[in-house]
Amino acid sequence: SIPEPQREAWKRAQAKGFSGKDGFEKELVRHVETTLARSMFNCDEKAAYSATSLAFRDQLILDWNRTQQNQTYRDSKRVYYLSLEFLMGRALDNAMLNIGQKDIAKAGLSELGFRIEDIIGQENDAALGNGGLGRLAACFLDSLASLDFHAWGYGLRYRYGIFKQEIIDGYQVEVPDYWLDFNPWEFPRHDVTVDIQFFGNVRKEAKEQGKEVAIWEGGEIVQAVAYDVPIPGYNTPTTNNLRLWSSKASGGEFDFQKFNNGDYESSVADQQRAETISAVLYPNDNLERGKELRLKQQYFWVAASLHDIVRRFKKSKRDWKQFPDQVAIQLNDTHPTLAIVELQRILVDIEGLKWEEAWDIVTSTFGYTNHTVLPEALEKWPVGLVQHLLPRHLQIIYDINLYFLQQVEKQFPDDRDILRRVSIIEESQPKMVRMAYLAIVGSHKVNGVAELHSDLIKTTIFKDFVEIYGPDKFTNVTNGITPRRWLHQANPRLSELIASKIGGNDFLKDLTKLNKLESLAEDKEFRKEWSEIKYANKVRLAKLIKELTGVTVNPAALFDIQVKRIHEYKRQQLNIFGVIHRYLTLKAMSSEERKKQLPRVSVFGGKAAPGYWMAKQIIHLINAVGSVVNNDADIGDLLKVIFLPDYNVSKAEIITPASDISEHISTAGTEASGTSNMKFVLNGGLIIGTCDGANIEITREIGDNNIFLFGNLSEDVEDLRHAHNYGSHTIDPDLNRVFDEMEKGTFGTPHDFSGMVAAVRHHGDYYLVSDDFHSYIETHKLVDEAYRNQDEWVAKCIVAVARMGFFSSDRCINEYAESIWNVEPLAVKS
Ligand code: GLS
Repeated sequence: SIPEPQREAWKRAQAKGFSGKDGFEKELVRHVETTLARSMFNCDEKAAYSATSLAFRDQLILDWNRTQQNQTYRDSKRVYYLSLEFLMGRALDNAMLNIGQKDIAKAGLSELGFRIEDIIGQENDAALGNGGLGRLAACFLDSLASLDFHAWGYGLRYRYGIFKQEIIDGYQVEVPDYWLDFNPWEFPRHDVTVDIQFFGNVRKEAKEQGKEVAIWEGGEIVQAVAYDVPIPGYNTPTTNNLRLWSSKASGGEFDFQKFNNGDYESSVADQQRAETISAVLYPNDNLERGKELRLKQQYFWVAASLHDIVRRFKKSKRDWKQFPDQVAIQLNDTHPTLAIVELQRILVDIEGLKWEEAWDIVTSTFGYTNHTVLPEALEKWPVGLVQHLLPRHLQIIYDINLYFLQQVEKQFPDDRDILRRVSIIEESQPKMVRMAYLAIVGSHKVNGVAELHSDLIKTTIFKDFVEIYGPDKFTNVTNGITPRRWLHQANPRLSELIASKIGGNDFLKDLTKLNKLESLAEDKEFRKEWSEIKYANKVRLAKLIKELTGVTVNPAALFDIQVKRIHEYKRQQLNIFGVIHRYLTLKAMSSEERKKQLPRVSVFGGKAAPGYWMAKQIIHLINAVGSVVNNDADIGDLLKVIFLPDYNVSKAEIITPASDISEHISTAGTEASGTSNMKFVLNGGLIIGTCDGANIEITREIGDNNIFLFGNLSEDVEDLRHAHNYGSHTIDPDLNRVFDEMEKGTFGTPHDFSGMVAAVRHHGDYYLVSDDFHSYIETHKLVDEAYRNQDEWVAKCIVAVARMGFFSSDRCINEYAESIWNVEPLAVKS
């Protein structure tokens, strides 16, 4: 650091950031003219976006520096959130709002000739995630900073995020996402690098007093380079850090020796192989495929992160015993589980601690969040692959397992089978490492993400572990969403209306304050303003629909929306079968009768994993139904079916505020929580849903007369499935009619969708589509009826919003802080 005598000069020269509109304009023009080397004669919207972002980034980084210095100085316990996915979306709007300068930017941009919406719209989404799991991580970062927690996120800087989805002839086509072509929100830290080792061998070396150490040598080294992304809190100077690692060949760009010898191709091969590690995000949600590159990504990222965390801890010269008092690491799903093994390796092999002492430190440091009970999503790695890639880690896993099984054996001396069931190594062909079990054994707390889900993991997939550790190790933290992005930013007019009625903006930091709205539900004038805002939001979505699909929809119709990853368990097929049923019903009516029907727009959106055939069929069917229904003159505005391509965070910000009803209709017991359910209700839309995930708690909070529930309960699912397979499975007659129509070729060539039909009719209907169909259709009739009475409908929406305070990610983060991390917030001192 700078010596004392020079610090005065340093302080005089310190950057101050801009203030006011004039200050902002000056900074913007400076960036256009110097950083971007442009002028008023060639400054397009992209350049104006870049310059605006750079001006705000400068602002953020001053707070970021202060926060980091403050946190280092105070040296209090930090939280590290390890997530392979951060679905951040756009940063500029969020930064402007969180630091409270959006009005200034709006006025300044307007004076300089730009509309702020156009400028915001220039930004690429940072789409480093698949769905709810990645977006949850992003909401958590917002809350951690807004609540003044000392916290860092660690992830991977994928060169390609989730693919862009195009719809061609009704089919999903995946296109690469070039999001990094200009990204002003990251700071490359070429000085912060870590060498990461792969492959090689392990040798034991004798030490004094008969001790042995393991030496891992050989193999290859890849370099991790840090990229830092500032995370601004709302209405606080706290600006935390998200550190993303990028992979690079160690030892320079490429092999000059080979290059000089004319071997051009192989001179860059090493570099390319190294860079592949952080090149692409795996596009699966709730599905694990054992690919070597994925395991490489996981180790690369956790090893770099742990190295960083340990380096920071060692600076404080504390005793290792204090590590868990300084460090809490949260594992977002099992993807970072190798961090447990890596920390044990660092402590034992490198720092020379005894096994037991190290293991105490490790288990006190980690917490593990489970996000799914779906068997196909539970991560397992072939022992042979781990052995090849990480030979020392496999030994450590075996030792962890040995000590764990010895303990279990002592506890249950008469139960041989339990050892087989809970072993971290599955004795299959080939043998597999069960990552969830490793995560449980290596953590002090395990949590699910909604009450039902947390109960389910305790009684199904982790039942034996509850017997072993007792129930206290297992807990629930129901998910939440940040009201800053999902209300204030996505729905500015509603946020403003609420603020004007309940005495200001405080609800954005304490969402329970929304309860003051409840008394306004019967206020006619208020309801009118509320409805006008909903209508304007629907007009905004109708415009987007027109732009993206060419279809004109009527904003006065009931907007029925299902946007999320496409998955059989989420049952978009149930929804589209219901839409076909509605279409057939309308077609069978006289034109007089039709005139009495309520017009509806059914909107779908979401990506299918590229290798998931059935999910892609579902997308195809939705589009096929759309092209028939939307062009049927008998139907007109009574029904429109829309598939919005390339659903992502920034589109969600437009879609969510425009819904009247949204669909959260997973087979009971399959959706761990869901978070878009919370976003839709918070934006004044009602939901139709099953008794699953967080729907249950939403119902408890908002009241069962403000939600449309249907379908079988999770406790009945197993019996129903059993009956399908071993008894007779009668298909709902209305659904049969839908299937007959599909088979006839009403929506394409006959038998185009025979796989989807067969899944229900002949292959056991695993997702209970037929069992729930009748109750689904009947419940939609109730929705139509309720919507006809707009006064009551709007009152329901207002009451529901008033009662949504619980679902803020701030509440959620406070629960983690208290019951898992044992940390307190500490505001930045000025
Ligand atoms: C998920 C679950 O499927 C969602 O229900 C949950 O809301 C989310 C965040 O906890 O995690 N698990 C997963 O693998 N992808 C998800 O979105």
